[in-house]
Amino acid sequence: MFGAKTWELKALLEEKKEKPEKQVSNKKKESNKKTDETNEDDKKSKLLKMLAESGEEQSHKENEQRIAKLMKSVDSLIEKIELDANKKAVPLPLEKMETYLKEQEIDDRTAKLYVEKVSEKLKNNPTIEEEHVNESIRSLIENQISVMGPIKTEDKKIICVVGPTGVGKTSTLAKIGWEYTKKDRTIGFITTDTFRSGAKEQLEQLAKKMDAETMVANSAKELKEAIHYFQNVNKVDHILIDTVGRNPLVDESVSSVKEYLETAKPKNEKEMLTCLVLSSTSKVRDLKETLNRFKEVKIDSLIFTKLDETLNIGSLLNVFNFTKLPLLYVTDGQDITKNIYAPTKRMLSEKILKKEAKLEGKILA
Ligand SMILES: Nc1nc2c(ncn2[C@@H]2O[C@H](COP(=O)(O)OP(=O)(O)OP(=O)(O)O)[C@@H](O)[C@H]2O)c(=O)[nH]1
Ligand SMILES: [Mg+2]
Repeated sequence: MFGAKTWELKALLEEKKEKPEKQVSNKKKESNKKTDETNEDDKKSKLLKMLAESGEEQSHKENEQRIAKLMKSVDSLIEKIELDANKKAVPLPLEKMETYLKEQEIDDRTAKLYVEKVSEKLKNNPTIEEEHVNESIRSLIENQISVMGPIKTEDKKIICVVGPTGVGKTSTLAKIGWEYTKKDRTIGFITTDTFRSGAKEQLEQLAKKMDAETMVANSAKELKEAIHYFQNVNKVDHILIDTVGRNPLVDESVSSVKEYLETAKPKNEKEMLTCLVLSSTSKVRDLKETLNRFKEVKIDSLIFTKLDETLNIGSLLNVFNFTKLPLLYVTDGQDITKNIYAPTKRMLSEKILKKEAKLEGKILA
């Protein structure tokens, strides 16, 4: 431990041991004794100095070792802090959420935006819990959705459904009719679908369950006559109009819907409700295109069908990026006596985040 100093020390001790006792006079002896004592003192102080130096050297080395050890710990701490900081940039629950939203077919930009907003909101939280993330995202989704709420039973005298082929227009209209009859309101159906074979029979069959009459209109003029019949002869409380499924990618098909709707319009426009029916199984691009094409038609609200047929109802949310129209109803099955709801925004946001979330909501207030 003493290193080179040990050798110096040894040499000093050896020197003392080896020095022979010479035959000298008393005087000389006396003077020699004094010289020896001085030498001895010198050696002692040298020794002490060396020992002191050795001690210093030792503690210096120890210090150096300690410092090296500390530096190592500091380095690993810095490494850990940096790692944590990186993790915090996209903490795990947020990362998971972004993946989930994308899986739900919520468009990538919206998913990213949501996650960034929540990350900013929760940035001062020491830990980012999954439930905080879920609740923050849910509330962002809720804010993006617009719902109409159940319609007042007496309010709408004429309800009309329009939309692409096969989305569930006829079934949904029958579901609405069922709810009216449950409230002892009288109804009459009109279909303008003379194009698809069996369309009239399909509606007649459904109407029969509600003891309701069905009229067929081949033209705008016939539609006017049918409405007149239900208002003045049959005197029903509500007229429910089904339209032929239109391919929204063909311009003129939407124009003809427009003509029918103009004809059906009552004096008090507020008494009529036109719903654009969309299927939640449709691709986002097609939903966007449909909304675009139906812009020329005066639509009041949206109905989303077939929520039971898809695992990703997040696409529904994308629609609210393209339109300000409120959502009236959602449907989740073929049974016309149920499977239709007027959900709250909260309910829908929960459903988008959790497939098993329950849907409910009276369709008539
Ligand atoms: N699973 C499920 N099926 C539905 C739902 N709504 C409607 N359907 C079914 O979808 C199919 C088409 O429904 P329709 O009501 O005839 O659709 P449409 O829009 O009137 O069709 P077109 O008149 O041909 O344009 C039928 O088999 C319905 O039973 C729903 O919410 N969930
Ligand atoms: Mg139909």
